[in-house]
Formats: sequence, C-alpha cells, structure tokens
Amino acid sequence: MFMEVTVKQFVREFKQQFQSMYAYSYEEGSNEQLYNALGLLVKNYISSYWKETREKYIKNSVKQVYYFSMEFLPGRQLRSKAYNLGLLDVIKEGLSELDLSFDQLAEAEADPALGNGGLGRLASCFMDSLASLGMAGNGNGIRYQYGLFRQKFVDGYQVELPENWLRYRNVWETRNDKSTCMVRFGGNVWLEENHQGHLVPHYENTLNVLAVPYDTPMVGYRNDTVNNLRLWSAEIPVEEEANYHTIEETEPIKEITQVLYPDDSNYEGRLLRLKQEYFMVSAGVQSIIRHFRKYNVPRKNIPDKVAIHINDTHPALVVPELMRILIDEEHLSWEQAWEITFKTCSYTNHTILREALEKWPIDMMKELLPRIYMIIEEINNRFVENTMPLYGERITWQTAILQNGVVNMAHLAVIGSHSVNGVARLHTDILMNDVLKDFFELYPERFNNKTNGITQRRWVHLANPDLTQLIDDKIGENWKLTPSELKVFKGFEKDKKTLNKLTDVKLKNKKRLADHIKEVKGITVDPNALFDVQIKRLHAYKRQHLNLLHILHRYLEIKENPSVDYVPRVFIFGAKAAPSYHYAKQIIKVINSLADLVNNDPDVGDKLKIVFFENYGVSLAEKIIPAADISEQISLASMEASGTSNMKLMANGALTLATLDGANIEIRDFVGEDNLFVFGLSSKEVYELKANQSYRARELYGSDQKLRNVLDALTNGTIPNLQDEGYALFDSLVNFNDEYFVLKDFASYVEAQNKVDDLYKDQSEWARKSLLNIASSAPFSADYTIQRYADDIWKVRSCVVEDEGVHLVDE
Ligand code: CR1
Repeated sequence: MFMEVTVKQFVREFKQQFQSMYAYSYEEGSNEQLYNALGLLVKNYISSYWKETREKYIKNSVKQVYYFSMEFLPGRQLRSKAYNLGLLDVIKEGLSELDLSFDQLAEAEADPALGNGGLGRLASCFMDSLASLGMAGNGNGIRYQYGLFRQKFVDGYQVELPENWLRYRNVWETRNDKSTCMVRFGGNVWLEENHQGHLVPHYENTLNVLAVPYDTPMVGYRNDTVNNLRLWSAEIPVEEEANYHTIEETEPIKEITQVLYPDDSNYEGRLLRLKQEYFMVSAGVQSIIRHFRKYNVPRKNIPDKVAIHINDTHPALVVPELMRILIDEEHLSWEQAWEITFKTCSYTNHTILREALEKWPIDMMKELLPRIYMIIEEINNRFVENTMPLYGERITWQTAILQNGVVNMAHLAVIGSHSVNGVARLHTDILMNDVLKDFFELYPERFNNKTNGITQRRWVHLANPDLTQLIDDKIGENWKLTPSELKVFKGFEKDKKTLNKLTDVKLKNKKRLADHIKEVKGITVDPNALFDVQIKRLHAYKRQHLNLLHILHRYLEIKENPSVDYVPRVFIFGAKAAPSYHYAKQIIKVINSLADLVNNDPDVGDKLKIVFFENYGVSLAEKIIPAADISEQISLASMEASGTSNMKLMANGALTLATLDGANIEIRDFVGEDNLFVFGLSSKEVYELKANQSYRARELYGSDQKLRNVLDALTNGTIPNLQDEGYALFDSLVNFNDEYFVLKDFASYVEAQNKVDDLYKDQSEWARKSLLNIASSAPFSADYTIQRYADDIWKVRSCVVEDEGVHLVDE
C-alpha cells in the first residue's frame, strides 16, 4: 500500500547515498548532485516493487498493454514518484532536518521534452493512470538524445536552442543491455523456399542498428504497482564496430535517436523520421515476441495476452512488422498472422489536420524497408480484392493503403486494427462523418470515442497543494482514490467561507506566479488582476492571433478613452512554434512586440499586461495552471481534436472561455452552460461556410469599424519593432480570406470577453462558478479514460486487490 520508511531511516540512507556517489558530505553538494542522490535513492525504494510487479504479471500470465508512442512528456518525476509511493512527506521532512529544501532539489531535475504537446503529455498521463489502476501497461518509445528545442526570444523572435536533457545523467532510467534487439534497414531482400517449404527472406547489404532499451519505472498511486516505460536508443552493433572507420560513418546510426521532430502537425516526407518510426516499432514488437518465445505462449493466443496500441499514425508500421515476425520468423500462414495482428492492434487518431496525416513516398519505403514494403503491398492487395466486390471502385480506391505513389499510414492503421478511436466526442463524430467516412462505412463496428483525460495527481494534488488541502478539508480524501467523489464539493457552492477560502487559494497561487513572472520576465503584474491563460502549441487553428486581436482592441480602446472600465488583466501565453512554421513565428513576434508596447505604456497601467513565457513545457504549465482565472480554448470549431489544457485549467478552478470544439463541448455539458463562456461558430456552421464558400473576410473588414481599427493597427506603425509580421497577419486575415475564421468569430469573442469582465467584478459569484468547475472536473480524470480503453479496446483488468489504490466506483 505505502512505502514504510521513517524520517530517520531516510536521513541516514540519503547521507549514505550522497557519500557513495560523490565521496564528500552532502553539505558540500550542489543542487544537481543532491537531486541526483535523492533520485537514485527513491529509485532504489522503487526497485523492489518494480521487480515484483513484473514477476506478478508473468506468474499470472496477465494480458499486457503496450502503448506505442513516438512521444512521451513525463515532466519532472521526482515529486510525482515520491508522491505516488507515499514518501513525499517523509522526504520533505528528512531533507528539512538536513537544512535542505525539497522544492529546490526538485527544480534541479531536467524536464524531458520528449514530445511536442498534447499527444505526448497524454501518453504520460496514461502511463500514470495505467500504473495507478494496477493495469499491466508498458510504454514503448524513443530515447531522444535531444528533446524538443529550448525556446528563447531574441528581440521578440523565437530562437531554437538544443535541449540536451541528458547532460547531467538521468537517474530514472536503467540501461537494459540484456534486452537489446537488431533493427535492419535498406539493402536487398528476396524470398527463398527453405527445406520445410517455408518462403523465408534473405537479406544482403542491410544497415544493422542495435536498439538498446532504457527502462523507466512508472509508479502507481499507493498500490505497489510499478510499470515500465521503455525508450529505445540506437547504437552500432558491437560485432560491427570494426566496419566503421570514421565518426562520419557512424552518423546514419546515431542520428536515428538523436532528435525529436519539432513538429506535431506537419511532417515533411523526411527519411529520418521514417527511420525513427520503424526503429521504435521494430524494437518494440521484437521484444514483445521474444517474451512469448521465452514463456512458450502459443502464438495464436497472442491477442489474449497482448494489446498493442498505435498512438497516432507514427507507430502504424507495427502492423506490417508484427506480420513480418509472425510469417518470416514464426512461420505462420498469412491468414493466421493477419488474424493475430488485427486482433492485437488498436489505433487512436489525434488530429484531423490533413497535413498531419502521414503519407510516405512508396519509393522511400521500398528502399528503406524493402521487406516491410512487400508486406504492406500484400495487405493492400488483399484489402482491395476483398473490398472491391462488396463496395465498388470508389470506396475501395479511396480507402486503399497505396495511393498515387504514397503509403497512407492512417489507412494502414485502420485496416490493421480492430479498434479506431477519436479523442473527444465531436472529434470522433468528425472522423466518422468526414475524415475517415469511407472506413466508417466499411467497418462501423471498429469506431469508438475515448475522450481524453488528465492525471489529477500531477495536475491538482501536486501542482496545487493548497486547493487540494481545501478540498480535503471539505469533503475528505476519498476523491483522491475515487475521483467521482469530487462532485461532493458542489455542495459548498453557496458556502461563503469555502468560497472565500477558494479565492484566497487562487490569490496565493497568483502571487506565486507573479513572483515568477517578475523573476524571469522582469514584468510587474498585479496578483489581483484577472489572469487569462492560453498555453498550447502555436498554430493558426488554435488562434492565438484571435487572442492577440482582442488585446489590441482593448489597447486601442484604452488609448482612446483612458477611463474605460476594463477589469485589469494579465494575458499569459506559453507556446512553441515549429521551427519551419513561419506564420506561427510571426504571430509570436507580433504578440511580443505588442507586449513591449502595452507593458510600458503609462496610459495602460495595470489594465493590460502581456506575459509571453519562453520555453513552455510541463514544468511551466505546473506553475501557470493553478494561478489561472480564465482558460482560453478558442480554436476554430472542428479543428482541435480534444485539448487537454482545457481539462487541467478547469480542474484548477479556471473558467473556460471556449468555442464549441473538442472536449470543450463535454466540459460545457458537465459544468453547465452558465459556468463557462461560449462564443463563436459551431463546427456545423464551419462546415457549412466551407462548403458553400460564402465567407468573405474582406467584407467584414469593410463593414466592422472596430475590427478595421484593430487590423489597421497591425500595419500602421502602432505596434513598434515589427518588420513585415504585421503585414503578414493582415494579409492572411484580410487578403487571403482568413482560413480559420478569426474575423468571423471576433465580434462574439469580444462580447464574451466583456462578459468575463462583468463576472469578475462579482468575486463571490466568480468563486462559485470556479468551485463548480473544480467539482465537475472528475470525469476528465485519465483514470476513467484508461478504464474505458481497458474495458472496450484492450480487454485488460486491474491486477491489484479491490480495495487497494485507485478504484473507480462510477463517474
Ligand atoms: C490534438 O491536437 C489533443 C492531443 C491528445 C493532439 C489535441 O487536441 O488533445 O492530440 N494531436 O489527444 C496531435 O498532437 C499529432 O496530433
């Protein structure tokens, strides 16, 4: 249930640990060293549970889930691991006896940015929930040597620096040399019949790459469960080292796991990316099958013992790779292999952005992965043969895997999986009615929705301890194990004392953030101002520029009439733009320049402040979210698959300002229309406007005076220090007809923002709505999301006894 370690024991062991690593006393240690010692000690505490969990799974031959994902964003792990173990308080106390501050040491941990955004963070929330539910869930990904670039602003422009997160070692990982695999690329391959009459492939001139696993324990919440996250690293096979004579010659191997692709919405057809995908997939599938060989599991039982989850299309090569191993190495027939593969695999789609649906040139695939390509071709041929007579030409060609010289990875994933899901109700509807419509006709039974979730453990219990304490005081601690209990907190919506406390907690969090803003940005903000937060990747469809236009609008109004009655606001942004996404970077520059203007204009004072944090990531999110009053979720309806910052902000008492997009719709349903601010086009209206091509942005510019003032301010020198960025925005919005309907939604956005002001003036009503948001956030616990994946898709169950750890009575 709980780790039993006394403060005394901890203090002794910590001192020993430090000394054994550094050969001097902890009193002389730097924060990094102290953190390393502490991390290793915690890992030591974890290790016996890690071992026992693994043994338990094997002994009981339980079904295991393998979550294949090119991205994981675990965030700093010391605090959350210690917390889940039940050791956090002991450690804090022990350290303070030694005159050390836990918070300071925890800050010394590198935050591994092994993902781009929501997709990677979701994978990590899922790892936490799998372990906390006591389910056998393994992560499978890449140990990128450099994470997502570190963002800096120079003169308001985004600059990308390498993120060398492994510089000071990573205490959580264990290099597992016993479990390496060989992954083959390129060369020639041909099939020959062996003496048993099997067609077996022969390879020549392949590039052989050693895949080395680094395992990281994933600790469940007080349930003795420790699962495994396995990240693969590419190396030269020892026996081939002599073939490499220069550093340059080793590049093609080392580069495979060197950097994370800094783009979550648009992959240029880059060979290296495809290499990364196959590398991760092949190593992962090989290690799964090796496990079965070792324990002699009949191959046909594989789907009863394993679920492989394809997180977005990036790992879709799981399908042909599993086929390859079952046919070439296990000598099963095509039909047997297909039955197993299809029952084992399931796929989640995370985006409808067409440019993000991966397609690889056939020639590239053929050359890099000749055997895999042969198998894909065969899957495609059989698919076409079966589908044509039943559904005819049109549907068959539209759903084929091979189309116009490319391999369509989404089609491969759908055809090779027994389950296909979207990540919010609206998103799944759009998949069924639009993006994957033809597949929905072929395989309606495969489609299902699994609305995303977040782990409250990291995003509330740990990020917002004062709120957590307040909830504990009011409703007891049960909600931590049974999130649905949080709804009991609703009973306090009219309780003045509780509302005041809630306001105090928020103010305290805002003060803390204000200090941080002062420290890193040098900007003074008033903690009593309304903190308005938009934190997510920078993308035109997310419409940070709509936010920008509204701020500019307020600025112009204040300039015109300095006594205008706006509630003082701090607009807070955190966002990285893909390095090659020029337009997104232009938006960043304009926001930064506007910030310079607004923050230094004495006419404005505290009425408006703009804070654009550099290098947004998990650790920064943990600081910002507890301090937010307004959660900006303003994507063009239909474009945001789900969103997850919306859930985190709501759970911390921010009120959502939202379009009816992604999971915002479900947030509205749970918290009630009166307790958030909705504006803008619905997704139906967006589809109609697109279909009838009736939208004319220029007409809006011509007819709406307020809008014209704002747009003109982009180009008339109002905003200082711009090159052509203001013109670029103006052009895209006015002359190129505003692809994401920013101008169309502007008026209703401004109106909603004014309502926000009005409500904020009534602090107790604001607090009441905030409380209702917190109390309605439990359905977005990733524990529930994972329970639904487990029941409907993976068919796995908890391995801990009923009354231990998290239990989900209902929602
Ligand atoms: C979506 O854009 C969603 C996350 C997690 C993102 C976001 O709305 O919350 O996935 N998609 O499901 C993505 O990163 C590559 O696609």
